[in-house]
Amino acid sequence: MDSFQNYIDGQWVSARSGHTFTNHNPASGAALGRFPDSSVEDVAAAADAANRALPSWRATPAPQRAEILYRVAAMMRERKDDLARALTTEMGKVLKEAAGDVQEGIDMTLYMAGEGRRQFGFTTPSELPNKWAMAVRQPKGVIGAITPWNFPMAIPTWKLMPALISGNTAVFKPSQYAPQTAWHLTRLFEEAGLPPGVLNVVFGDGPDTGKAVVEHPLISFVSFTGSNAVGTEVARRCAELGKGVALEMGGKNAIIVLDDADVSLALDGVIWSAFGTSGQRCTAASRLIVQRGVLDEFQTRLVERTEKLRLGPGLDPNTDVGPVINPAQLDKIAAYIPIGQAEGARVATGGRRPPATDLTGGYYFEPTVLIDARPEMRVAREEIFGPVTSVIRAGDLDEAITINNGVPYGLSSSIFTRDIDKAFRAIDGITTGIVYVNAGTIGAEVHLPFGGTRGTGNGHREAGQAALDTYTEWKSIYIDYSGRLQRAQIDTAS
Ligand code: UN1
Repeated sequence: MDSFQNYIDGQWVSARSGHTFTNHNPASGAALGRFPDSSVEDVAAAADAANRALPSWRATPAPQRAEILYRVAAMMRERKDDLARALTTEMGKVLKEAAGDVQEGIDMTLYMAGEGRRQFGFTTPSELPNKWAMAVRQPKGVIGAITPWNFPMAIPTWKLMPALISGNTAVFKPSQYAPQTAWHLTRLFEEAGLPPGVLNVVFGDGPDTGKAVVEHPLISFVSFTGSNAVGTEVARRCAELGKGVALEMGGKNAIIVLDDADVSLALDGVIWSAFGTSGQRCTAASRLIVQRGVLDEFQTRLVERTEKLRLGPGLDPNTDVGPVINPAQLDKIAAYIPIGQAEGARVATGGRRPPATDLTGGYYFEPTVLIDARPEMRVAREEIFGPVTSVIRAGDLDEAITINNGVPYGLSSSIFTRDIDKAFRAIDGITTGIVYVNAGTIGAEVHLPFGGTRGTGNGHREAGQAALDTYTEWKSIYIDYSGRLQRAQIDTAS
C-alpha cells in the first residue's frame, strides 16, 4: 500500500503523531493508500506556514500568480486520463464522470487564472472636486478550505483557485474518503512552482482535523462544502470565533415535468440527474414533481429506463451507475427505503443492495424510484445523497412550484415544459439558486454563480465572478488632490 504525506510549507511530512488512516476503493472495498491522520498540531503548522507565506504571495503581482494556475491547468489537461482513473478508483463514479470532474477543475483553474489580469475594481466620481474615488479587491488572509468526497477535484479548485489568485494563502483539508485526488492536485501545484506555504494540505477527518482548521486563530475565513448538519456547526463555531464562513450544504432538488413536456427528453434529464454520480451530487434530482396528466406514462417509462441501468465498478466501460462512497452512506441510503414505505411511498424499482455476487465487497445500491410520495414525507424533504428519487404528483404549475420551494434546501431546480409562458412563470416563482429549463438539475458551468438558498448555504456563491466576493475584501480609496480639507456630506450640502 502506498503512503502519502501532508504538504506543509513546501515539505511532504507525516502527521506529528505518526497516526494514519486508509482510503478504500468503493467498488471493491480494497484498501488503497495510507494518509496522515492530522491533529491540531499539524493544522497549526500548516496555518503558521500559510500565514508566513501571506505577505510575499499577496505582494506577488496577480498576473504572476496566474502563471502558476495556468501551469496547473496545463498539467491537469495532459494528465486528465490518469487523474480521472485515480479519482474513480477512490471515489467510485464512472470514468466518464470522473473525467468531467477533472475537466471542471481545469475549467475553473483557467477561469481563475484569467482573473490574474482582471479582478476588476472600479472608479467612480467623487461628490467633491479634485478628488478621486475607487475600490479594489484585497485578499482576506489565510483561508481554510474543507471539501467533500463527491467532486474531489472540482470542488477543491472552486475554493483554492479564486482564493489563491486573489492573493490569499490556504490550509486545505480534503475529505478522508477521497484524499488521493487532493494529493494529486497538490503535487501539480508543487510542480508548477507554487512558493512554499501558499498552499498547505492536511489530511484527516472532520471531527478532528476539520475542526482544528475551523478553530485555528490564524485562519480567518473558512469555506466549507458538506452536509447541512456539519455546516451549521461550522457556522456556529465561526460566529463564536469572529470568522467569515462560506457554506455549501447540499440540496433536495426537483425536476418538474408538466403535461405538455417532451417526456422522452424529461426522462433523459431525470435519469442523468437522479442516478449520475449514483445520486451523490448536491445538485442531484431526488424529487420528481410530475403533473397529473402525464404521471402514468412518465412513471411507467421511468421504471423501464431505470431498470436498464447497469450497476458496476466505475472503471468498467459498461457501467452506468457506480457504487456509493462507503458502508455508512450505504446504510443511510438503505434506511430511507423503510422510512418512505412507512409514510406511504412505494418502491417502483430498486430499493435494495444488488443480489449479484460479482458486486460483493463494493458499496452498491440499486437505482431506486419511489412513487406515491407526498411533499411532507421525509424522503421528499431530506437529502438522501444516493441513487434514490421520489415521484410526487402535482395538479398544476402553481402547485408544482409550491412543492418545489417547500423544502429546507434551495440549490437547483428544473422544469420540463414546451410552454414558454409556463417556463418563465417557473423561472420567476422558483426560489432556488439555480434553475434549468428543459435540462436536468445537474451540470452547472464554472463561470456562473453556484450555490443556493435556505439550508443550502449562507448567501455566498462559488464559481464565476461571485467567488471573488467570497475570497476578497473591498477596499475603498479616496485621493484628495485639492490641497485643502474637503468635508464629505458637509462641503457639498446644498
Ligand atoms: C456538487 O455536487 O456539490 O452542477 C457539485 C453539477 C456539477 C457540480 C456539482 N457541476 O452537478
